[in-house]
Amino acid sequence: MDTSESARLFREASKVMVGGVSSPVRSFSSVGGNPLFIARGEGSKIWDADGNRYVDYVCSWGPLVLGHCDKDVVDAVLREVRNGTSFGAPTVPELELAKRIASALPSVEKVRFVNSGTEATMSALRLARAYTNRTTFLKFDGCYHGHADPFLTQAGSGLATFDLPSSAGVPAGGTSVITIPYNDMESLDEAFREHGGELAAAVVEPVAGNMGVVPPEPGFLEKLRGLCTEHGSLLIFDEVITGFRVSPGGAQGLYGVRPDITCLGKVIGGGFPVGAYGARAEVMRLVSPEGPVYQAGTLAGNPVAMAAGLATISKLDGHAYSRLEEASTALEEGIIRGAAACGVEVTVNRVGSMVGLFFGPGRVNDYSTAKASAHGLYPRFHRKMLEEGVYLPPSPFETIFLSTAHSDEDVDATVAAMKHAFKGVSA
Ligand code: HOZ
Repeated sequence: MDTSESARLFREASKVMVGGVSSPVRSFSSVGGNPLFIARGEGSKIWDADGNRYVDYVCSWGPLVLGHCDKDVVDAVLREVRNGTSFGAPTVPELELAKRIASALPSVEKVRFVNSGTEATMSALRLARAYTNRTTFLKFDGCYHGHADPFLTQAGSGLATFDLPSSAGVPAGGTSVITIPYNDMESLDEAFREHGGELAAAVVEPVAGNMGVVPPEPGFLEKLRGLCTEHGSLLIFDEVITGFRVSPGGAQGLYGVRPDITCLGKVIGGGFPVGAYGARAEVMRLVSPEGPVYQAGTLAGNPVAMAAGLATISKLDGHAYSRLEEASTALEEGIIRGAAACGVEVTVNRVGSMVGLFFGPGRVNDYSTAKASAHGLYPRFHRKMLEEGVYLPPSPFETIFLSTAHSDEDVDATVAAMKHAFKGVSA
């Protein structure tokens, strides 16, 4: 496979961009080789700068639930762009998207749009602190809530990929955070027993998607909800990945657990930069200009992003979710079959169109089991899959995403490619 043009571009980029990329996990440094420069996408496929074609399972790290260049999304965006790209003033598309979000998520009566998931989570934490008049918060090992200071200890995504326990530049002990293992009921009890009265909030990915995919064990979210209520702490669901992806009502709809504050991003922007946080009106009324919690943004609620998000979620009907489920089940089963046929032990965790592939035997239900998986095999597997025309996330701690554009043929071809790649890994 010739990737010389990507390699040339990466050399050039490395001179003027940190690590040659705009976000660390894109660098391929955990899987080896140079990152591919992507020239275009259509449906389930992407093409790199050398003209190689891949079935894409990154889907822009989650937002592209309809695949690349969905016609209705593109049309909506072009229509909106012709009206002007940004006004820094209220527009109809943001009103429409806010109404759609509030009707899809019973826990959300009012919403505030921001420009990224990071902004959503950091603002949600500020709001919870103001509401409770407390500072400390609880989070879970391996969950990733963007890169605001308070969240950068024992976090997933890039910190897991590069094995960083925390980020430099974050004042030690300055953030009042308690971090406990995901899915661990005893630690939950203990954390609330010891600190319940001080906790402004517990923040959690209701399906963890940044240490690979780790679903909540039965009762985990329910218990967390109960403890938050009992101790007067707010429960923040980071649904930046799961919102509108795992069900029309996100993970809260899927598991029937209602958070106090919900953070959104990715799918609601249809491939444009977007984030949002929302809650019942009684909580949101603390946000400026209704209340004293300050938070603002020049491009917040950008009409083009709102139009893309609206067009995207408008297409997510029952048929779309069934199609996602069908294709994702076929991929899951194909991975398991292919690995077994090659004598490679794998664990596959899946919630809807979020798929997590872990090498090695045994359950993966938290950060320590995710890190203990044989992720050293992933770089070779990743490289082989690229050679077979399949683009997987360039880190074993990220999610494999499917879209409604992934056809049966795509999945069959991927499963066939995986058989070769598993053989290569086991050799
Ligand atoms: N936080 C994203 C993955 N969970 C990374 C996004 C990117 O590198 O583009």
